[in-house]
Amino acid sequence: MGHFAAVWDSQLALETIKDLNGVDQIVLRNPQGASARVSLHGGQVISWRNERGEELLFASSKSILKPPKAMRGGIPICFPQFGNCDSLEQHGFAKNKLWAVDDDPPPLPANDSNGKSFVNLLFKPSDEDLKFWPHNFEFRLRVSLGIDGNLTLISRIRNVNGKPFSFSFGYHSYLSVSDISEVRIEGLETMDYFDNLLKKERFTEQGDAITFESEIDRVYLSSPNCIAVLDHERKRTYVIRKEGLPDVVVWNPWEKKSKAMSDLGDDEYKQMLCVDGAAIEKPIALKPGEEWTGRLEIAVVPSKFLQ
Ligand code: TA6
Repeated sequence: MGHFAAVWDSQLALETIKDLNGVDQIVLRNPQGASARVSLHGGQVISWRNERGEELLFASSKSILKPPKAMRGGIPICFPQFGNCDSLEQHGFAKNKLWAVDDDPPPLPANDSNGKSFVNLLFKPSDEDLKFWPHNFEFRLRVSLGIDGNLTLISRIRNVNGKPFSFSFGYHSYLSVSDISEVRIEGLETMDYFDNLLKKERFTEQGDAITFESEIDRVYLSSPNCIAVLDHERKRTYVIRKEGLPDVVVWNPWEKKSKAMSDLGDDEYKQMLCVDGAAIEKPIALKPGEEWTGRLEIAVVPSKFLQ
């Protein structure tokens, strides 16, 4: 590995291509053949494949691939709010805007770079954006692919405003699953959550893993920083590790809502599950000059390791 890694051509590690709308996408590769693709539209990870080329993130076959609409799938970056609020579109505007490659980012710890193929992106609000959300910020996102094929997203949001502001945030992660009825989540047992299907009423999760028989739209609060999503049929487990993201959104629209969504196939709800590292219940408050970091790492391991 050492020798192989040493001759690994860094040009192969990172390539820029254009999508159908002429928007740049950055392709990250690792020596084993795993890859990830990040669109400058929204800083959205739109694909993550393992070394066998298997797609690990869901992407709707009905996606409207036309800016400003974000592709339905991948990992949309939800900022400055997750969910609805009066003055902004659902899940904020960052996911619908054009980002730029950040050529000179403030340094990150070495272990966030060593051996990884990564891209640094930067999003700053336009004058138009500031009309809707009058708080100036710099949003730096690093997306990286490790030698182990793990996908890591690190968001650094700095208040460059003259006054404090608060925001909520979510990595809206569409996981690709074999069949939603074959999937369970471990790590959220006994956690409190609010239920978006029941006017955000609060409940406490029971003691077993979460399984799926109908629409689910919940925000689990102050959750553990390691969650496992087990796909029994594929014998595949997504291990989600997070920092700075106390909450976990679990969402599947199920049949009725899928049929009502123009950019989701009627039956595609069976192949997806959103498990989002988020900061929702307690918005992040930043004073001028302060910076928040939200980090998400997703690994896919054979389920035998997690009986
Ligand atoms: O809780 C997740 C959620 O807010 C659901 O209520 C549903 O609206 C979903 O996000 C839609 O997300 P989208 O990918 O369409 O932006």
